[in-house]
Amino acid sequence: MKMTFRWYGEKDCIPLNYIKQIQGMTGVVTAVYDVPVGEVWSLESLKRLKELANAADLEMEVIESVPVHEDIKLGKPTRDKYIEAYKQNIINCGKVGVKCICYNFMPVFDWLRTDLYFKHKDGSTSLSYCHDTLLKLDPKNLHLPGWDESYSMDELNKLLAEYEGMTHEQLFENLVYFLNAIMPACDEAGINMAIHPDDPPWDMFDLPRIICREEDYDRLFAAVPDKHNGITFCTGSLGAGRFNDLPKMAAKYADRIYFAHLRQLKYMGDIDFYENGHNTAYGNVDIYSIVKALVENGFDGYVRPDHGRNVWGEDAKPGYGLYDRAMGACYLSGLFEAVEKDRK
Ligand code: DNO
Repeated sequence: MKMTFRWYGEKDCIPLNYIKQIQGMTGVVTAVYDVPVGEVWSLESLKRLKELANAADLEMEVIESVPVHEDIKLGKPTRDKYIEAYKQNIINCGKVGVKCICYNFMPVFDWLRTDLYFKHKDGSTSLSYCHDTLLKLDPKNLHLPGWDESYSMDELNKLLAEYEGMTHEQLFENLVYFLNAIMPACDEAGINMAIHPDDPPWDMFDLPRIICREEDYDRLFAAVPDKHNGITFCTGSLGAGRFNDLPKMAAKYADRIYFAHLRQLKYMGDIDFYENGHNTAYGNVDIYSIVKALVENGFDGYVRPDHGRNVWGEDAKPGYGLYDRAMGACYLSGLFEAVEKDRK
């Protein structure tokens, strides 16, 4: 296992040497943020990120994310052009020593929450999700906390119209088409793809979501058995679905899990939840059993703490402050050490 930490590049307010000061930290997970989706990242910008990381004695072996252009998800004729650019990104990442690329295949929106400052009794805050609040929102005039509004309302409406009538099967076929097209580039670059689950794991605003539960992974690997086709096992995203048995899934797919986002959440009802500190005792995700299942089944990928709370008065990007993620990393390293030693 290699412990890593998400770093939002030079604009991140958390300095790299602070990340390095977290014991057990081997590397950063980052991306090129100033290039529009669908374009090729220059080798120079990748090299620059790597040099910065390496100068702080950190590796840069994981990229999160190389975003997938909507035309690819929509299966439009223009997709081949964007797939070519994606392949070039894979090759360029390979040239700077990247081993794993995290991406998602969620139409239009990435993760969705309704509150970024859910208040805990102890004064800390975290992200939360309330289904009723979300249902009351109009996707055509959307202002969501945390969702980077990279589209104008006009663009968003056009995009939503293009998705009208799209079925889960069509979206899945488009994913398979994409994966089959990029597998040779992954082979050449020595890179594993790690699809991030849909967050939360159910359809949103009538848009289909297809990476939500165990059967979805069975279907994915049956369709694209290539070993470069793998998973980002995000315990928060999958864990929001009460239907998911996470330790079972961790055990079952351990050899396909190239990257694990280990984080905690607590149910507030059937669907609603808030996020919490990483420890098993503080939520519904059994982090201990998941780590145990991973280790016992030969998991050998990257791990990162995820979505911490804002604690100790830190005013950081919600979910991505230093302190609680640092505590999470230490907790996780401790769990891995204990489980690994028990095994021997
Ligand atoms: C949220 C993240 C996601 C993730 C992407 C991967 O905090 O886990 O935004 O980076 O879905 O493509």
